[in-house]
Amino acid sequence: MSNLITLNEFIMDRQADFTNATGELSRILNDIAVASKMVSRDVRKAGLVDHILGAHGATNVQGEEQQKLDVVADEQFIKAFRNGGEVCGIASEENDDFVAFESETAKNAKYVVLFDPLDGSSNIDVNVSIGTIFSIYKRTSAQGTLATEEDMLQVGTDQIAAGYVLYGSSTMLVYTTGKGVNGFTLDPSIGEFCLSHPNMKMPETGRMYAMNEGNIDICNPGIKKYTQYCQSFENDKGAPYSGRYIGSLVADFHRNMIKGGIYIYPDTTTSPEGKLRLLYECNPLAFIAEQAGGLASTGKERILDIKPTRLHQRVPLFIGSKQMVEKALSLLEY
Ligand code: AHM
Ligand code: MG
Repeated sequence: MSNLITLNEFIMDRQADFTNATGELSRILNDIAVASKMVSRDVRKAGLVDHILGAHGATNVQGEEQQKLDVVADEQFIKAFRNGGEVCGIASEENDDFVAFESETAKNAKYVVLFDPLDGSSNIDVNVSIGTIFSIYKRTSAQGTLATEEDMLQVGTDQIAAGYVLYGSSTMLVYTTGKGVNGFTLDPSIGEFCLSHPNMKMPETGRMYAMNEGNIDICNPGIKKYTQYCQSFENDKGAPYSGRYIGSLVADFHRNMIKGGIYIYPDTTTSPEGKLRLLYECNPLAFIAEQAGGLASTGKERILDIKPTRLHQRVPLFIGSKQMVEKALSLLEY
């Protein structure tokens, strides 16, 4: 036997880090792992379903309409949380309102999960990486009652755990419980996530910047200055950086975690609040970035310090290697 460490074993080992841990958080993480394996399986079949077995919107043999993959993913995760019994409610990008689970077990549960089941879903049709992002909080309402909107609208610093799953050339799950960041790669031959990236650290600097530069003239002029800095021979590296924009937040973020880099999605004149959602896109990735030594800001304030006011609130995002984020922020003009 090799010294392979599965996600399951790792989670159980780490449970001891938390005094009075009762295993509920560990079970939620396991539920996420199982649901994401199912989503990974569905993602791998997406091209087949679309182009060989019949397009989305077509009817299957049972006469049911085939659903879009992001809706399927949403249902997989909701089912996992509803059946798992450790979560009293969820909020997701796919649902206008949060969902409070009504069973007695759920009402007695301590946690809520906020997630984007399949981010970057416009990339599905062109066979480009997509991801799931999740954030876990302790409820603020009393156990024994239904989850409330206040349970969902908590500040990012109160996250208990957060992570993402990247459906890329391999499927990876990366998460933190506030004691570092660890990454696991799905071995399809045994159906297990195995520890492949222990104690991940984001390089303090790098040479890749990711931004939709189509927006360059409709955002803060300091961002144009920053991209010019990236493209110049006069920057800190003495040579132009590489522009890398996948348009799939998890994939761009993950690359920057490994190689060093910055991802920018600013507010623009057409989207004055930015595009990305605070609760289930920015906050979880900000928690991971900081745990790995990186930074995450709106340009004006630390992402994790924002007190949310709305479930689907959007915020500008500058995230990645510490020195690169600091440099970009220093050029912003207010
Ligand atoms: P989505 O939640 O609708 O998928 O949008 C989020 C995605 C991110 O993954 C990606 O970085 C960004 O939107 C791309 O936006 P744009 O096409 O405006 O550059
Ligand atoms: Mg999204």
